Amino acid sequence: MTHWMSDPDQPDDQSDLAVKPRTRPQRPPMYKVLLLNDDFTPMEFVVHVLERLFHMSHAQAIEIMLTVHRRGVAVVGVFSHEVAETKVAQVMELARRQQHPLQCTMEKE
Ligand code: TYC
Repeated sequence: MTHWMSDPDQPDDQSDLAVKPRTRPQRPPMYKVLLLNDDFTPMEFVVHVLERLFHMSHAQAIEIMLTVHRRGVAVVGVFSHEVAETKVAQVMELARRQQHPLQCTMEKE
């Protein structure tokens, strides 16, 4: 017979309900994936990367590639930390395989 003893590990309903959240629930941080300009990576390779890895149309890929070419950097997408890391690694691996100096980084939004 144990039912008349309160379990110290099992807070009663009152105390459970009495805990007020002190902060709002936080959204997971998102990360911008940035593509950097250089003088050597061919434009068509960058366009190919944007189509393949970032699911852009040909026209969209050309537009973003030209933005990077003119301004030095552009955001190519915003993702969770894990997806952003994967995208950066995939860009860097494709560039490495073709021996292009293309650089891709991520940054907290
Ligand atoms: N600047 C390169 C060229 O003139 C093209 C280029 C665009 C390279 C975007 C990198 O992220 C880049 N061939």
